Amino acid sequence: MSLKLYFHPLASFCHKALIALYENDIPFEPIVVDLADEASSAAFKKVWPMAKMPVLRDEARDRTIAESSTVVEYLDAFYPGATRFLPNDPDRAWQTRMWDRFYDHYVQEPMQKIVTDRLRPAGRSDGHGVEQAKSQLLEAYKVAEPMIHSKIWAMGDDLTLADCAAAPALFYANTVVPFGPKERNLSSYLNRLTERASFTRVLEEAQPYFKLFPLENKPQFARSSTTRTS
Ligand SMILES: N[C@@H](CCC(=O)N[C@@H](CS)C(=O)NCC(=O)O)C(=O)O
Repeated sequence: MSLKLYFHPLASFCHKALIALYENDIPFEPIVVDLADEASSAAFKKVWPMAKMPVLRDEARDRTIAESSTVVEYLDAFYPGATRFLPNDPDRAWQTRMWDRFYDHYVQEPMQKIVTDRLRPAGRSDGHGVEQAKSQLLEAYKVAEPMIHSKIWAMGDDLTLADCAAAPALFYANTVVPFGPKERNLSSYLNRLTERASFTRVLEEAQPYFKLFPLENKPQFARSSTTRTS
């Protein structure tokens, strides 16, 4: 098989790449990376020495593609399907990239900071950093809430790269710092994302691993009867 995806089913940045692959039914060989396992970690570092997932390997084109947003752009360019992740219009394309960066930097990263703090050795936790991350998440919710008002997806009627980023970011962020009554648009947007068939599949595959989530409040997912295909 030409494409191999190095990933872990629980890892939020990996979900971005999986959504793109599942949206367009692109065949790939899944390679689960377990960074806690010496052999798996060493094999992955040979592919990508930074050892951050996801990484796509395209044997047919002899390319190694790291960074989740780049993986989605690469698939859009070289393995295009019915769902296009970057609009052709340059004005919409930069906005799509901007919202992708927004969800990565201001939602995923603070969420990960809060979660990974629990994995630090005893006495080495960063309480101040965690408080800052919580404030940043709340600020990001405030910015995103009006942006999604009256839209189906982040850029309007079509699912794009920005939604690939928003889906896992908001799913896990809502577990860590739950949406309140002021985040009604975001809450509905997250429901639409979880009902999208590609993301439903990602969450179903992640479900057996949710018990490993290091906070008391574990991610919750129940398949809805209204899973969307578009
Ligand atoms: N900027 C990277 C971030 C990737 C990232 O942080 N991946 C996490 C999994 S969600 C990871 O590999 N963590 C392993 C580690 O930090 O040791 C991207 O967009 O792909």
